[in-house]
Amino acid sequence: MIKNFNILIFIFFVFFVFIVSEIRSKIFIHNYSYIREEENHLIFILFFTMLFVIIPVIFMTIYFSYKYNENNKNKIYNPNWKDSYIIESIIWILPIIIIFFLSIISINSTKSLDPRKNINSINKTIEIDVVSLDWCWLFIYPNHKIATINEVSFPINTPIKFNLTSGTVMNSFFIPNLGSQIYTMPGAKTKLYLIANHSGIYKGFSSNYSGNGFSGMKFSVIVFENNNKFFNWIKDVKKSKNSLENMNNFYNLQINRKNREIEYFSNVCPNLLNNVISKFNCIN
Ligand SMILES: [Cu+2]
Repeated sequence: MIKNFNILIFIFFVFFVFIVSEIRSKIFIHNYSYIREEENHLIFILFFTMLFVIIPVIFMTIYFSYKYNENNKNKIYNPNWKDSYIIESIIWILPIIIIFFLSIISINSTKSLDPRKNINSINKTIEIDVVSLDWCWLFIYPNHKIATINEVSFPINTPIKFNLTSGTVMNSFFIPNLGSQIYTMPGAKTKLYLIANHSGIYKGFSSNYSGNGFSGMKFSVIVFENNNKFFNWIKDVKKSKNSLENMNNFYNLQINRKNREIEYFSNVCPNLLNNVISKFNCIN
């Protein structure tokens, strides 16, 4: 029996090390933004706080199944045992403390990581409008009157304010390396602030299944190391012959196409996002 018990402990230990290293490599290593870093801290604290409950429970499950096993010759037979104030106190007080601690952390971080909260920075915030379509992402830069499909770019260390809506069904806008995810909904506008602290090309996608073609609904996020490169990119987009000046152009975009390539639009109606939102409004 002792031998089996040791094997169980060993398996549990290997499993635990595997889980911790997976979580480290999948979640904690890639901090490309302030929001992501804060979220990582939060996940880390929550994870280790919950281990205070989970590890004793797993240990006790294994230990009790050994201790009270029929084959255990040293077992104590104690039929008149009723209760223990010490055990009762531990199993009630510890979770209460943990829940209290987790609540305070959750309330504070929910406030500080609110997607609608502006990010303080010496650089001026850039506004980007986002429309999710079947099955691609339309990005509009209202101040530059340009738009792109499946590619969004901005400079490093610059807060980005995304105004999001959907031209079709509900989707979810998510750039995992940069942090928060937010829903896009037809007829409604949601806001999301993000900032990138490292330049590079990241992946973005919808994390909300929205139909056949959804798997191609991915976009690339280019974070430029300076403003000049960003303005050169805008000039590149301006060279495009395509434009999105009216709603008819927009409706043409919506003709279902799967696995779309990156497209640029040099001239865009700056009020396009609001027009898309109001097309779902019953008053119109
Ligand atoms: Cu860093």
